[in-house]
Amino acid sequence: MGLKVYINGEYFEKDQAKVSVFDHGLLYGDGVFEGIRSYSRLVFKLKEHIDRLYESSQGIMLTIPLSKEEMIKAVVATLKLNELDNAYIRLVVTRGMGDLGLDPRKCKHASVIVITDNIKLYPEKMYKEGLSIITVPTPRNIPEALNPQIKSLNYLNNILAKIEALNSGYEEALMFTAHGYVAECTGDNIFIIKDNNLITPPAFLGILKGITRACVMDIAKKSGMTVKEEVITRHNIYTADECFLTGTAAEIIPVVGVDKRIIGDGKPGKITLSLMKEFRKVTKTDGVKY
Ligand code: PXG
Repeated sequence: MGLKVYINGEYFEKDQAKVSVFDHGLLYGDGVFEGIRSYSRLVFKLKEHIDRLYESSQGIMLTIPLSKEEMIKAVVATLKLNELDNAYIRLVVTRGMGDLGLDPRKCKHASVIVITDNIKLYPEKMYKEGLSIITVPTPRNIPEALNPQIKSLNYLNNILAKIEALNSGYEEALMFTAHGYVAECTGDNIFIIKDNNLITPPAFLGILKGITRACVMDIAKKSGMTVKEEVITRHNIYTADECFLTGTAAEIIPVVGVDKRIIGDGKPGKITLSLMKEFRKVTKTDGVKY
């Protein structure tokens, strides 16, 4: 039996899980999403992800036809049905079917999709040796136009940045704000460590307020570190003691090079390694059981 996908209260086989070509999620990227993980049958930070999904949808005036409790039940039921122990969970809510115009009033029923799949882990080498990334010309969306705090189905801004990195032979891109401050990577937040301070850009600059980001800041604070949300420049990155990325899929990935400049001593930093260890402990014990 193959994986089943939840669409509007029904389950479909993976190859039968389809939406209409008139869905505004497809026609206009009019919708929102979340990426969540489960570890040994514990859904990590489920409440935080659900809250962010509802905030994203509120940001685009899209009413989700389920309560938060019902959404949590749908996630848990889909995971149980698919008997997944370690899963990647993708929630998608689209404006639904409409006509070919933009008018969202034509879309009478939002579509709610819950995909649960086996998690594809990043290569172990990346965590052991660290990642080299490149800064790219495409700036992050300006928050006044489309706030990056809305996790919308419009990811072209990040995809363009990703293409620029790939074209240069790198797997990940570091994006700046339109004013030239460090923003985030295409699917991950960025942190630096300087003189024992943990520093990450503030959300108001125009980045996604990552749930892994919040968790890492929390772990660092509890361990007695000074944690700052501060504007970071290119220079701050180049001269950082340590650097790492955070995201649901990536967890914590050490960054050892940016634009062919070596960060720290070119190996994953000590503090980064200890945060990685603590983070993995939290993922093993925290979460919603299913
Ligand atoms: N910034 C952006 C732009 C993101 O899309 C993060 C930061 C990290 O946030 P969390 O809450 O996950 O710590 C994201 C999340 C993937 C994938 O498969 C990841 C995301 C989105 C889509 C796919 O790696 N990102």
